[in-house]
Amino acid sequence: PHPEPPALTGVPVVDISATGPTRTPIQQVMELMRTHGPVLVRRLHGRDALFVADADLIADLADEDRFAKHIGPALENVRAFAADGLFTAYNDEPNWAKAHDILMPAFALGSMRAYHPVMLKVARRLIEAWDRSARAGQPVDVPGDMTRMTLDTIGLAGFDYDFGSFERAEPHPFVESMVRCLEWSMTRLARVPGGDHTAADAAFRKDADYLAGVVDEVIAARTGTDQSEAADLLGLMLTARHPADGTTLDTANIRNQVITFLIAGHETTSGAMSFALYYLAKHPAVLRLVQREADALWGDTADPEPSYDDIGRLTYTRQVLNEALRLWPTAAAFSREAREDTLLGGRVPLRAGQAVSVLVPMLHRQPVWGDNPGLFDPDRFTAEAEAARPVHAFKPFGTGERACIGRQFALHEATMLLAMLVHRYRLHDHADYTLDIKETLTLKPEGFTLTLTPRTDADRVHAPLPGAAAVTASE
Ligand code: FDE
Repeated sequence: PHPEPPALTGVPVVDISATGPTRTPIQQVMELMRTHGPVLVRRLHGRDALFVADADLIADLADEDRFAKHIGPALENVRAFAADGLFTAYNDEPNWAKAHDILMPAFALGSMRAYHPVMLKVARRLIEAWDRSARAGQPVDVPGDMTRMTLDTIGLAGFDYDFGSFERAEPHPFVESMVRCLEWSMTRLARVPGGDHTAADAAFRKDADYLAGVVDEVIAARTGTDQSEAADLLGLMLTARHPADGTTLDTANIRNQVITFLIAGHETTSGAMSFALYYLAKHPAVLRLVQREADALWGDTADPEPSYDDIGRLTYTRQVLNEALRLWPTAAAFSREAREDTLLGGRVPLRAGQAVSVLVPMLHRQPVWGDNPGLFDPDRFTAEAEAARPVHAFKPFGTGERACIGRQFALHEATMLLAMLVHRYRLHDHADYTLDIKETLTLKPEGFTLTLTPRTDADRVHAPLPGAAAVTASE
């Protein structure tokens, strides 16, 4: 007996119960939208989920007076190990506003100055590892190494904890547990009613307990010692008092925030850098332009010392990253709910509390992006092009007050690393890689490897940068 579907006049209902959501549920809904259009109901074993990618509807969903973040089934599952951390907290859970107010200043653009040295240090670990591979003529595992780099960065910048990922052949056990927890969250969505999942649930519990244990050790090592000099997020969480009521975050909540930052801060950012490198490897003309930008800053210096201010000057590199995030936003879906009964976009009736999932990769392929939205073209992100586009057409970081707090952090880290890599290496798509996107709640290019050769002075562009606007990928 199926519950009545919502009365959504004119919205196609697509039943996927025969196949289930597959191992790539995001790409599955993308395909459904290619057939049925950018607004549809996906039905699975009688449960309905409304997905939208239409630019006008998403602009409407950005109206914070009428809509708010929705904690859907996927995030409910993540709550099993991140609880009331920022990402998974309910809007009205007091710890959300409290942690948000305390942590916001730590993520403002100016704070990146404090994280810059750590980001640079970890970027150099990656470069050392890639130099070794280049000398040995061995391919590098791009998503694997990007994940090592983002994990070490958030570990050190956030909690002064060194995962030492480049000294390990296999991922740190913490990461393996975390990835399994995320996989459990995703596969749990596909469960057929009535199945027995005790073994999977017990394995999940074990992983979740291990995560909590590691984090509790990190916290314990820091409590009781003077944190007034600690410049990281954990130091801030242990000491900062809320401006309104003067209280600090409680220990259980701090644990949830640490787990949250480790989850949110590393897979998403590493995926974004991996996709950017994928597109650079496939688009030599764009690669040359990024190299030219890095060369203009760092010239023939073999080991440049990128300054904090340099990163703001890497505007074309940043465009490349944005364009990679347009085609493959690594946090590919987020959910909103209606605060009151309403008509979404004046046409789709929604009840109070009813969820709508935004399918970001398809929003990023809507007609506002022109006739050829599948084409990689960083010129879509020149200042002029951005100014000419509706503001809500690009949503890789979500929307409103629950939008990504780590955005500047991720962009600073990724822009610096990309520029350093293209300055140092020629990238070779030795395996003629075909994009194969793995989903573990986030997206990443599975099995993507490159071979590298060092660039020499002769490879470098010894010309000043022309005005960025004059540089186009089609040149
Ligand atoms: C958040 C976020 C979001 C939203 C979601 C929803 O709405 O649900 C999104 C979409 C995102 N995020 C995205 C992204 C991308 C990238 C690359 C990133 N992201 C990165 C990062 C880093 C870090 C550290 C982070 N990130 C973090 C975070 C957090 C904490 C959050 C939650 C917020 C609130 O408050 O809610 C987010 N992120 Fe991100």
